[in-house]
Amino acid sequence: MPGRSLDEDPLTLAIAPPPDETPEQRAIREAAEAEAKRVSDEIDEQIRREREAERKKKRPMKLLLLGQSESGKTATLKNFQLTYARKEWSEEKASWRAVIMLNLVRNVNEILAHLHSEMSDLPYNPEDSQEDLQAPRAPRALPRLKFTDTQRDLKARLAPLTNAQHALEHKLGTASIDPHSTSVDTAAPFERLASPNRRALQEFSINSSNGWKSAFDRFRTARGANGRHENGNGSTNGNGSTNGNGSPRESNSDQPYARDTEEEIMEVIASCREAIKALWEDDIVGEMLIRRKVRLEDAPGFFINDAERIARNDYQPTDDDIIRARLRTLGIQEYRYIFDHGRTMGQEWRLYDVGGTRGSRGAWYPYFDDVDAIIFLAPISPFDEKLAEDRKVNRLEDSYLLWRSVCACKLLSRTQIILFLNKCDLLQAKLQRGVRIRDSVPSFGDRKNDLPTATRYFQQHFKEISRSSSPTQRPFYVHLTSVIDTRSTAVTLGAVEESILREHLRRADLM
Ligand SMILES: Nc1nc2c(ncn2[C@@H]2O[C@H](COP(=O)(O)OP(=O)(O)OP(=O)(O)O)[C@@H](O)[C@H]2O)c(=O)[nH]1
Ligand SMILES: [Mg+2]
Repeated sequence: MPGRSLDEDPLTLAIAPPPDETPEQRAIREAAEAEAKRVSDEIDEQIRREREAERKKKRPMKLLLLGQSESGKTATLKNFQLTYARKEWSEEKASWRAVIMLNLVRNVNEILAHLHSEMSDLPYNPEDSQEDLQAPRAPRALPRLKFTDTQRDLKARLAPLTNAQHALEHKLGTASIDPHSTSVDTAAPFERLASPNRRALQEFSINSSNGWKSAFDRFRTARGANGRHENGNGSTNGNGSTNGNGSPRESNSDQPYARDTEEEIMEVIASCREAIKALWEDDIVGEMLIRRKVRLEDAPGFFINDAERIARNDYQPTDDDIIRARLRTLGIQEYRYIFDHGRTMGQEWRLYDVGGTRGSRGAWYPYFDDVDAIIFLAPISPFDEKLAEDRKVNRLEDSYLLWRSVCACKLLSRTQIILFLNKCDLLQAKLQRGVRIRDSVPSFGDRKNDLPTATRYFQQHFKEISRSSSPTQRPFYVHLTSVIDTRSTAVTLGAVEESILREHLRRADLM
């Protein structure tokens, strides 16, 4: 050090070895210094690691849910919320009431539509869509059912539910309305969109959301705008009969239902409670549904069995009701949660829920870019059913095609894909009823028509598709699920969370 001698610097003097240090003392001193340095380095390293982990942790975990319409994507998302984001779950619970009411009213109105067409002697083909129900057709083969005043009276008492349905649909928006047929005739229209301009597409599509959040917002706004509940002009009396014109309330507006408040709609539904139960328990109606091969109890959003509990002014949804409620997803929905439970507590998650109809799939592609993992939902119970949006296409076949395209997608070649073979509960019920898989899936052959054999067979098929179509080898992660069962789904999600976390950290290491 220019201008300063060693013995002038107090620090240097303090740590300098004593002038008369023996070689043993020197060895001890140097060992102690080395140890001190090692401890200090270790602390530094630990701080660095913690900072790094903190940095990685800050990166949100991104999960995309894919699968055809009604495959259970939104139901899976709800399970994530119920298990890991309880605060948001509790806050939104009450808002599901309108959706569940709509589901119940729809169940009843569907039966009424069949009743009407049967009473008017309009023959019916089980392959028909809802819209075909009213169309005149060729004469029937079976003798007519013998309807009595009981069914006619039930029909009249339940007529107010038509307007209740319109009112709820009007308030909840497009997501509450069933999809119509589509002009898209491929399972994976996003393949054509694999262009370099996908950023622009993402910006365009990110706000096309119309799932439960926007439906609830709409509902809240509509409620605010409708003002107070007006007493004294209700259309129904105590036993639920109509005011003569089939409308739940008297109104001169173009859309009489548009002004009804949630409470008014609830009152109409509650006044129909006994009639709903009587309709569902009526033998002739039951016979009619069997003849028409209508199995409402397997359809999404079936709540008639719970009418006694639900059709009440003071009804509050349970967790299970919410998971089973059906509100379809339009466009792409982003849900952000800071998990308040689980291994990744405190971590931000971004869950992307997409509309699954063929017409909606074109918008998926931009979201393939930057996700940690994909959960692909393939319902395996509808092996003998057709897509709602294209009644020529078998639902299982559509899932196979879609799965193939997702596995083959180059952009996803390094993305973890977890397959949920879903609706195992409905598959089991179907097989127990004696429905034979080989009648719809000839390659199933003479295998045993039971759940373990069927799930093994479908699982093998999906695995083979993944193996043959993935650009590079990837592990095959699969779970057999019934995502309306919240308990078993929580266990599955625990394994999924762990696996996605591992992948997330691995990706962060590569960055
Ligand atoms: N029984 C049974 N019902 C299920 C299962 N998974 C989903 N559902 C029901 O099926 C219906 C459709 O499920 P969603 O989660 O809304 O389907 P989605 O894939 O989000 O459909 P889109 O939004 O149209 O793309 C809902 O009423 C669910 O409660 C299951 O494993 N078993
Ligand atoms: Mg959905």
